[in-house]
Amino acid sequence: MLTIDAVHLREINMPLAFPFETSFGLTTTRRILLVEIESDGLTAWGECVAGEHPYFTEESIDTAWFITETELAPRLVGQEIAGGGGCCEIFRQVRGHRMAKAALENAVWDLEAQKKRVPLAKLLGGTRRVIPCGVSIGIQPSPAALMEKIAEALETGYRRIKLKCKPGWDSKIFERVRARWPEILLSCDANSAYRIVDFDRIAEWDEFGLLMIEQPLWYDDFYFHSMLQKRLATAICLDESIRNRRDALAAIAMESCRIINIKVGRVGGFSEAIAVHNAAAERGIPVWCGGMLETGIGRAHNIALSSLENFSLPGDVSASARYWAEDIIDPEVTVNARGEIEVPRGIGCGFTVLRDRIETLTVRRQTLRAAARVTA
Ligand code: OSB
Ligand code: MG
Repeated sequence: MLTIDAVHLREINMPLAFPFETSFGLTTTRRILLVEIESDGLTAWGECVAGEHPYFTEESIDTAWFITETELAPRLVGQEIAGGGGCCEIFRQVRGHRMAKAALENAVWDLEAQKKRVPLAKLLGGTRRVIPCGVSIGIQPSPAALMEKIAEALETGYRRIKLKCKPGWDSKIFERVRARWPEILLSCDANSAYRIVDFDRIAEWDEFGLLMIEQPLWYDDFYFHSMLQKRLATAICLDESIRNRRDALAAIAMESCRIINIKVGRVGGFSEAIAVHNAAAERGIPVWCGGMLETGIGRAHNIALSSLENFSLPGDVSASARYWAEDIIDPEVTVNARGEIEVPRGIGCGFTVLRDRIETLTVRRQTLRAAARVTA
């Protein structure tokens, strides 16, 4: 059993090495909530992937901080818990706030792996020794700038290029990219930028031979995605719409998608991510691991998750250097010439968290202990 002695929350501020633009906005600096859990002299970290604003899902770093401080961490401290799989039940009374829950749950899984002296990937049921990697390329200031970014990623070895798109940055762009690279695995991600009036235009994208079109319609929709999927040869991939295993079952049954992007934060932690993975595997639906511009802590957890068998498509788990001048783990995450990341074999997440570096980036902190609450 693990006794949860303390939960530490901190906010760090980290500038991205390159600004990232999606259909919902531009990110240049990340404000990130990290949690650190202490148990019997062991310590493990979790990263909350909520952004600064509630533009991707309903959560933001500030809602996550509030719910973690006032609801989730108080339920966890002082508990005796068998492992990460026990967190769902402890948090059950709190509805939603899945990214906040995931940060804590994932840290408990990490603690469990440390206690059992096994790699986190193995504890989660992973079998892959390396994971295939893709990149997500944001909307660029010009088509020429985009072409340069793609060329760079392909030279590095990345196996799939995903282009962020929105009305005005779509078919013309796909056409240019396909003219230069007719054969590469290419996909797009609209982050819900399209509506029913766009169906005819989206149907024309079949000519670009995209691997998938990610979340073209509303963030909470299955029905209209199913209507759109009927009109497309290209697979729809759902991201935002899939919050849990039941959503995956509904989307698959309704044929709203043929591929699922799993983000461990979006579904509330490793337990639910594994449940979505299994539900998709049993129905012949491939999955891949999405990214949320994570630091090394979240990235290490994504690598462990990606080692499960049905993560068969290249994910958005990329090298640290694509995001940060200097990461907060050691070694930083690197991608080999075949576009793969090696799954660490060491105990726990397999990386060392750079506490001193985190200290210099910290702008806010809070500690919750079993007996009394202390503000450092
Ligand atoms: O929809 O996949 C998305 C980043 C922030 C929010 C949403 C998304 C993304 C990405 C970036 O596509 C993936 C990454 O490289 O971390
Ligand atoms: Mg997406």
